[in-house]
Amino acid sequence: MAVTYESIKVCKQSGARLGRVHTPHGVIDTPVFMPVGTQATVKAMTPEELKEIEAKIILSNTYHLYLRPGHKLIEKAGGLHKFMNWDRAILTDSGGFQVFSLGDLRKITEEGVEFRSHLDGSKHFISPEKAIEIQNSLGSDIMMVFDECVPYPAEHSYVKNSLERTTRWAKRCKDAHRKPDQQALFGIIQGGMYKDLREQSAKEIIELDFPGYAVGGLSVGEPKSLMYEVLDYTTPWMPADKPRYLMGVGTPDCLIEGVIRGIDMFDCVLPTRIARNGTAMTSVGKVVIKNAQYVEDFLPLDPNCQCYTCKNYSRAYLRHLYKAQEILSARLVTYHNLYFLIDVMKQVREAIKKDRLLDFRKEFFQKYGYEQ
Ligand code: PRF
Ligand code: ZN
Repeated sequence: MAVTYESIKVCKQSGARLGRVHTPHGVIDTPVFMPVGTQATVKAMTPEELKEIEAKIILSNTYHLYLRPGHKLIEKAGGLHKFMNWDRAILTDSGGFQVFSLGDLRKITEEGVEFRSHLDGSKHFISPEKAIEIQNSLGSDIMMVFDECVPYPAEHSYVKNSLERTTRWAKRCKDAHRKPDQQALFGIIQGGMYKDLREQSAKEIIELDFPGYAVGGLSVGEPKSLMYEVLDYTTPWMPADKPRYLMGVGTPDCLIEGVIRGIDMFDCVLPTRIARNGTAMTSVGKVVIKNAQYVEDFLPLDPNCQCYTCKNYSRAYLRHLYKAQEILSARLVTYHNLYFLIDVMKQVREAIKKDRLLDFRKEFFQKYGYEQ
């Protein structure tokens, strides 16, 4: 099997899992946050910088790389790892989520999804088989099945039909997979915000026996409390001996709450995206660097952070770079944000080791400015 989960311990206070995910491109300590590199680059970061901040796995996107530069070109280059000079693990999302986000530009049938490119309007068709063919060409360590991420809110009947089709698509993905010994294919549990449908989806997807499972269809506009409720009943149905991945979730509070509910892996564009808008995630909450209050603030972005940005630059300088639209602004704030989230996960793993993750949550939220 290409990817396996090694359990190290379960936090006695919270039930959170400490483990290791073994992949063909290295071992990943979990719980883990995966930086997003949609276009075969984590925006503003070189692979060397990603290694400096101890990123062990990054995420990339089937949909974007299929449209440009094309998966056949990446295959010719020797696969995605070689193409982008990243020799650690890569997870690719299937394109399901991206295609379904296109709104009017797409049409769903049992066969797959027809859509128009957001780049040039050209017509394309992605089926479960095609999503696997593309990911096989990319050569990612972890591939995702082609699913439908249902919007919120949605009717029970719509969600039921959708999840049943997602199960049929998951089976077709598994049958189409050509390299199960080199690339792991993870299943995705859907079912919206309905307990009976989450249970049905979990049962059907787990029955297909994948080496790992994701919870999809969350963080789609529902209140956080509802997402936590869905996780509360969904993760107990997931096998304990396989990795569990919560898709598209990456605020510090949701990471900690997800880990407490038994999640091992997370990804989100948030830290990289808000960095380019001049917003930093810090141990005392968000710092919006363009704000006038930082004009003469010569403290680091986060006085508690040991990253390159915080060791060398002031808020006043970062604000100046942002106002002057200098590209170094995006580079330095992205570096900090990713360092910060990866470091939060390191602290989470330490807290699990010491059976004190609930205490850690309380301390973290007090500093970060969250109520409990
Ligand atoms: N499915 C896929 N990718 C995703 C999601 C999903 O449901 C989400 C949901 N937040 C993010 N990315 N394939
Ligand atoms: Zn920093």
